[in-house]
Amino acid sequence: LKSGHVPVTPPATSPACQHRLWSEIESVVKQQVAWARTGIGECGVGWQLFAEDGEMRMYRREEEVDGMAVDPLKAVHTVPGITGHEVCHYFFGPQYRYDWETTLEQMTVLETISEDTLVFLQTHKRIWPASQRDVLFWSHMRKLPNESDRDGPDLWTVVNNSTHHPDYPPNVGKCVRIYLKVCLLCQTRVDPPKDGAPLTRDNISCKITYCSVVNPGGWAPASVLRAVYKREYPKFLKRFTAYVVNQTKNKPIMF
Ligand code: 16C
Repeated sequence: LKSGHVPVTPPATSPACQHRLWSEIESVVKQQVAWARTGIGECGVGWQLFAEDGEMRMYRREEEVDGMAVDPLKAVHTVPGITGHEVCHYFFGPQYRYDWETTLEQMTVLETISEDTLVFLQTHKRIWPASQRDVLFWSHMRKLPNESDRDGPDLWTVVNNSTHHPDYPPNVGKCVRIYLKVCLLCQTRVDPPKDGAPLTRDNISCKITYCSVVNPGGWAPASVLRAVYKREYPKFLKRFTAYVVNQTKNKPIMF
């Protein structure tokens, strides 16, 4: 060191836009949000309703790659009392994941790209007789401006997308790596009280769209996979949204 030079500790996180994954994150987020915004009847693809409970509807399309089911899923739900920012906050935050993700065995944050962009490695519970699965993905949370109502609440999204990490190659240990693309898109609706009274949780609701495509990575019978999807997706969306309602009920509203 030259005299007078003080060693500079690099920042804990670098700006996400300088990261090697950034151009991929930008393009996948744009594409996934556009796809999530496309209505069920809109693009001529035949969605089949496979689960319904109150306001929740889940649709899938049967698709196979090399005999393996990779059915795209699209779910819509409306939940009173919570905002889109809150839903995305609890879906994204690693500190909450064990609370609501019932198929999770272990979660590690491999990299903090920025406060809204993380790389996760997760192992999930084994379904007998198939091999156990793991998944390595970046996760990005973002606020999207409300284009239809500039004074209305913003939209929020979390996009998860499989990626690689040199220290964690796929299929070396006991786990088979699965590959996923997931988009959670949330829109807050506000129904202001007529008498000018302060806004409470009774005046808000959140429209949630959840889209996913999961490739199981190694062979598993389509019938087993479809049975797992049918059971696990409704369980996830009901449990996760109930968790957000419960976590936020006595907290100030986070728009
Ligand atoms: O989006 C969700 N969660 C996010 C945060 O964790 C993230 C991760 C998703 C991983 C989804 C893969 C889960 C594989 C689990 C294996 C099944 C275990 C069942 C154990 C039952 C005792 O985006 C919410 C995800 C909701 C999960 C729905 C389940 C999807 C099934 C996929 C099946 C894959 C292969 C199974 C091999 C036989």
